[in-house]
Amino acid sequence: MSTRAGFVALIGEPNAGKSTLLNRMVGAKVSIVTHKVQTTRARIRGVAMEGDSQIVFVDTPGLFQPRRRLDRAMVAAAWGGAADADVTVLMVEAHRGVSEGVERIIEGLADLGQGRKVALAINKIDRVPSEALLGLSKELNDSYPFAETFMISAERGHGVDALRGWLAEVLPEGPWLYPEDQIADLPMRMIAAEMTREKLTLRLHQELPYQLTVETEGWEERKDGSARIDQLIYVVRDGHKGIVLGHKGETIKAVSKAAREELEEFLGRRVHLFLQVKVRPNWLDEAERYSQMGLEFKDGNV
Ligand SMILES: Nc1nc2c(ncn2[C@@H]2O[C@H](COP(=O)(O)OP(=O)(O)OP(=O)(O)O)[C@@H](O)[C@H]2O)c(=O)[nH]1
Ligand SMILES: [Mg+2]
Repeated sequence: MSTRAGFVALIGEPNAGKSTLLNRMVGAKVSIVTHKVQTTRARIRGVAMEGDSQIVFVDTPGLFQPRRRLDRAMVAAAWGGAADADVTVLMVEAHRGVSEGVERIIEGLADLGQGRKVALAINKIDRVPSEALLGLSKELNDSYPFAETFMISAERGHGVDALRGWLAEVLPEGPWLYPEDQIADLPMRMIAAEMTREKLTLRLHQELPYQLTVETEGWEERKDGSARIDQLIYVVRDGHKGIVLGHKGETIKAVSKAAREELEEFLGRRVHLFLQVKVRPNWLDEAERYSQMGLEFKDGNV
């Protein structure tokens, strides 16, 4: 039997549906999803099996014009994902069409060099009439030599099997890269922190989700089979701490409950989750915070 295996990077503008697609391909929630832009911060790997092929999907942060240090680290991680991958899938939102952001990404793809296998996945086709899709596909294919085009709905699952089947065929021959039953390549401590960050992002508004980060500080296995997990939420201002805690601690309580329930489902056992909020005005400029997120910290002024 000849097996195939390789890395498939999912790239696109923020909110294109990359994490939604990764989770669907893997069949589990490995990467967090919100309706807000810039949810994913680092490269997250999820493993899917298709016949004799092992497809390692690499979810990446959305590509946009970076302004701040965290932006730059996220965008660098995303392009790094594409550069290292065997195949790249560019995801474009059907209802947004060819935005300036998409044009810039296509320029970036061209800069990565010829001979790369790049597929186009027009996502969220559930949001537009099907007549609109052909024109969009033509316009995009005129601007870049995509190896193949797929019309998909990552959320509902339309077209996803065709994409997976094609990927399984074009990956290079070679031994599998992960054990057959492994679905993610991310430390559990980080998955747990991401779950809490998702619940915070869903509940908080404007810039606040961007300006906080979550780290798992402690993980203790208990004799009764449950786990005690301690996490720190870093915010930049006193006022933010109050918002995260909420009136009489209501917000943090709701976040903690939602995150704990998801963790329990993921781990299949009981979890005691303890959250603490810390004001840390400079965390966005601290190298240690970036390495905790799996991002590269670049020296120099922002
Ligand atoms: N209608 C519709 N919504 C979708 C589809 N796929 C994803 N979404 C929604 O789009 C939003 C963004 O999805 P994500 O998967 O977080 O997008 P992303 O590309 O990972 O975003 P970043 O991590 O911020 O770059 C979420 O609200 C998803 O539920 C789809 O096929 N149809
Ligand atoms: Mg994402």
